[in-house]
Amino acid sequence: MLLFFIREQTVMNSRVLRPRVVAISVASVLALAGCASSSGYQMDDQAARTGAGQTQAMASGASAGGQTAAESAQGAVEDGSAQAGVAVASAGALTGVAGASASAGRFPTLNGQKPLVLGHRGAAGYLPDHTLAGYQRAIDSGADFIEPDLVSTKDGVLVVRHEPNITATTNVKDHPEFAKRKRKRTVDGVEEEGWFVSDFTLAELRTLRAVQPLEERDQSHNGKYKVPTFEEVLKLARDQSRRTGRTISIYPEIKHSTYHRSLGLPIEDKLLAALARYGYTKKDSPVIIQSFEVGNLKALRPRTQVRLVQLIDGSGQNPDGSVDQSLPLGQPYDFTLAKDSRTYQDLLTPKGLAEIRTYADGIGPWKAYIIPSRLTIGPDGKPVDLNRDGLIDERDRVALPATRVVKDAHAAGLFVHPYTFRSEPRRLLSDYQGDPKAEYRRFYQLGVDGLFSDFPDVARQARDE
Ligand SMILES: [Ca+2]
Repeated sequence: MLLFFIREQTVMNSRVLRPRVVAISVASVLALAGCASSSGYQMDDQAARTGAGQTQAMASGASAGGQTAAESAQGAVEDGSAQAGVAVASAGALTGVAGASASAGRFPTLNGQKPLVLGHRGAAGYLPDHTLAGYQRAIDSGADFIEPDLVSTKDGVLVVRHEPNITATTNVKDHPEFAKRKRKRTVDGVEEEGWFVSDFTLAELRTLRAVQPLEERDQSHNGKYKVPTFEEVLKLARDQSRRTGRTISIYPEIKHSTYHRSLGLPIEDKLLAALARYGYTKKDSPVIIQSFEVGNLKALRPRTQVRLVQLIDGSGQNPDGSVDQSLPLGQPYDFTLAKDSRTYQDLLTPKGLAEIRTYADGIGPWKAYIIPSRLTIGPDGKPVDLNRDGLIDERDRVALPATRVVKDAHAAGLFVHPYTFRSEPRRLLSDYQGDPKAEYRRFYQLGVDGLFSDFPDVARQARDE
């Protein structure tokens, strides 16, 4: 029974992005269950959100969430700005252009274009998160965007990792010379133990190699790849755009903005400077900046024309399908510090969306906010194991009708890029019967403007076939 709840918690946890959250939930559950929590767990909030599903697997922090870039053809219009959407819609109405209207019919996106495939952390379903090889794999499989998550080294260099804690995503524990660097740090109110990027110089970090944090995924690439710098990712996207003739866009996430600022290692200025070196300063530049916090996005708005995305998190999904708004993931961390009581759910009301539109171009919600799902609770008060495999996971959930989030966001002029889509059967609702394309089709039909996928090849096939 405890096991059920642990697994449930894991699966339900929302998003991709933040490993910590999961860790907390898992830790709590483990504590309740009388299990010792392993250090590994704490690092993975993403894993949790990602739906690592298994208690043991959760530790590593691998959530996926990719972002893709738009195809070159879609280019500037892709951003889904209200103006672009209107322009496209008008053109279609006036001319009866097959492209726009047919596409709009099949994909009711904000701008009438095909939804974007966003390679989550590269192609996290196949290769370790945030490696140049993983980004290349996403590009080769047709992703429109690649998604680097940004954290800072001790010497102030932006590198790409899903979380500041690198215990689960690198082989640092196998480097005895760094044994004494293991420590406890509090990230967004949650204490974690392990090795943290901000305690390593870039040169030191480069001696480590990436590993696959989810134990059920391919471990054969562990130890091969270095931790890339953000600069290397920018260069890869530019070079691959030239090589392929497509626009390979990037979707950098500012990880834990307040945390990095508290360390004296703020990310925002360096991000803007790096983008400027590549000429990425305009609304139609091949870049979208994302963050779970709000204040940093508001501060960025007057400083850049680049598209901004407000990420929307949650602490898990309740049996009735509602998203758990409890801390730490139920509201932006800067709200928590400011004692602002608004939750992420509050940000998805028409009023909340109107405010987001004052500083952002789109939202990146956990997908459970768009298509919720419910568990059936049996007479004994426990979730019913629908497929009778002895586990409670996504396969035991049934989809509920879509919420108004996509419609309301579009009405506010915001595009919608939910996360994270994964192919493993246990991460798919019972409705999809183990077919990840069925899930993609459902979301595409609702009009999402793009989606973050660990398996960008599958996301693309489902869109284009
Ligand atoms: Ca089951």
